[in-house]
Amino acid sequence: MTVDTPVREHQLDDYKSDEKPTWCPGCGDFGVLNAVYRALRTKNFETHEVVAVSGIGCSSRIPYFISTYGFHSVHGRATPVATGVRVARPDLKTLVFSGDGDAFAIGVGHLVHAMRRNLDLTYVVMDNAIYGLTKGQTSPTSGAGFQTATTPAGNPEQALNPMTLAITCGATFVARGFSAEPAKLADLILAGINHKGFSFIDVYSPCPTFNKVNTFKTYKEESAWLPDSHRTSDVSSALAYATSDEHKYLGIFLEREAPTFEDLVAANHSGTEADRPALLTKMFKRYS
Ligand SMILES: Cc1ncc(C[n+]2csc(CCOP(=O)(O)OP(=O)(O)O)c2C)c(N)n1
Ligand code: SF4
Ligand SMILES: [Mg+2]
Repeated sequence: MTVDTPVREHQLDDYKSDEKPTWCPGCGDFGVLNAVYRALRTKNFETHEVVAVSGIGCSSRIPYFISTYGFHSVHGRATPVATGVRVARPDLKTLVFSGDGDAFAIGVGHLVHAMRRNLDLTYVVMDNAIYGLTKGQTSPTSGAGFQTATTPAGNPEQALNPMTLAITCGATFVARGFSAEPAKLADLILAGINHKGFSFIDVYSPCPTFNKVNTFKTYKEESAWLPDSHRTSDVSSALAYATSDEHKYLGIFLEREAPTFEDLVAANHSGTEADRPALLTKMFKRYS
């Protein structure tokens, strides 16, 4: 776009691709998609300014339904692909979409290190506490006792807490939303996009087909929005709400400033392009 091109006000439809979502009727992922459209429209992004990267799962189909750039990658590998995008195209706003299996089982190693590095991206987990695509197995966020084909006698493991994981691993923006409240979820995604650094948003996004325990009804009954008295700069308060037995809290738990990985790498490479060969020669000499 040249400086003379007038900025066009976009509509929600501008962010919808020609592909219609293939999720089951009533899937929570529709609410997440709706919230993403709203957040993109509020930012009035051009579609070529954004990339949606995902792993594998029902949730990870989401890039097909968004008219921005998209990359449907490999199970658990959305984070390394997104890291490559950040390196190659730092001008793009990078959104990552993952399921609870994709993010917290096979992909958790990558996720932990991306949070620790404070990569500048927005990571949305569409968390249904089950493996949806593979027809209903226990995931890391499934509760103890949860019965599936892989755990017929009940899940012997405790559920992983995505909020405490993100807060303690170094994510600088940590929030939780609910797909039944897409307007509020859009605000959270927008805040994540506006945040410089790793924005982590876990979203309760029920799978009515395979998960009869974590449903829209139970999440409605058990969740509550964080009170106004919570200060998002207060890590202790964030951890206390994240581990509350009283409610599953929704909202922004933590927001703090810290240098991003991209900024730190750029600072380490302060030489000019012309200096690069000399720098490389010096580096290779150290190892020869
Ligand atoms: C390397 C590899 N291992 C396993 C699978 C099988 N697989 C595909 S999706 C998936 C889990 C999906 O669950 P989740 O990430 O929670 O996404 P959902 O379908 O619930 O949205 C698994 C185990 C795979 N595709 N690739
Ligand atoms: S199986 Fe579950 S997660 Fe997958 S599309 Fe259907 S309702 Fe959604
Ligand atoms: Mg899942």
